[in-house]
Amino acid sequence: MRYELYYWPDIQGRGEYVRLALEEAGADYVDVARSDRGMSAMMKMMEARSGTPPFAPPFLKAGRLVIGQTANILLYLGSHHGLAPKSEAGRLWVHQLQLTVADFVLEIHDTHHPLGPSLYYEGQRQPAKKRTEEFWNERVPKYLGYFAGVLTSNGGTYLTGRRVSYADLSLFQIVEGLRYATPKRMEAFEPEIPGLVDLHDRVAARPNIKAYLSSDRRIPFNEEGIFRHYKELDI
Ligand SMILES: N[C@@H](CCC(=O)N[C@@H](CS)C(=O)NCC(=O)O)C(=O)O
Repeated sequence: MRYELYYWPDIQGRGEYVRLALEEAGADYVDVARSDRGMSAMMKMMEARSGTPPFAPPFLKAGRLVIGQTANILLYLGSHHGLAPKSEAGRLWVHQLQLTVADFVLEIHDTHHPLGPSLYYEGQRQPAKKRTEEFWNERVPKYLGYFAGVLTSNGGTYLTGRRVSYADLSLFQIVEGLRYATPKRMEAFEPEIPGLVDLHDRVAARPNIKAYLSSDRRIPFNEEGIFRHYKELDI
C-alpha cells in the first residue's frame, strides 16, 4: 500500500514527525502537497463533509483510513511497522510519550507566537522574548529532563529499551530543531542532557534516517515552521 501524507509542502512542521516514521520504516509514501495539484487535494480532504475529515494537517491516508493528529498517525504507523512495542501497555506508553512531545511542540511554537498563531511574529516580538526566557528557564529543563530520565531508566539506548520507537525519532527532531532555532541556548543546555544527545546521534546514524536527512525529501528548517531562528530570541 502506498501511503498518502498530507502536510504543508514548504516546512518540516508537525509533518516531520510522520515523515521520520515513514522513512525509518522504509514505507512507500507520497508527500501529496509537494506534488502538482497536491495542495488543492489536501484542502479538499479537509473540506469533506463525510467520513473522518481532519481539522488540520498532518494527516495520513492509509487505504480507506484518513487519520489526523500527529500522535494518532504515529500510533497507527508504530503498530504497523514495528516502531512501537506490541503489548497494549507498551503501545499506550509510547503514545503517552508522543502526546507529551506534542505538548512540548506547541510550547516551542508559542515561544515565537505567544499571542496567537494568526498574528505576525513582528507584532509580538516583546512577548516572544519574555515567553522564550520562561521556556528556557522552566519548560525545557522540565520536558527534556523528563525524557532524559525515561531514557536512563530504560537502559539509555532508546526510550523503551533496545528497540527504536517513533517517539525516539521525534526526540531526534526536537534536538535538531532546538539546535536550529536557538543554537546558543541549546549549546549551553546540552551538557545537562548527554543521554538525549546520544539518542539524537544514534537516530541520525540509522541507515534509513541518514539517507533521508541527506535527500531532498528533507525540507530545510526555515522561518515558517515550528522551529524558527530569530537572533533576538537566542541570547
Ligand atoms: N494537534 C495537532 C495540531 C495540528 C496543527 O496545528 N497543524 C498546523 C500545522 S503544524 C496547522 O496547519 N494548523 C491549522 C490551524 O490550526 O488552523 C497535531 O499534533 O497534529
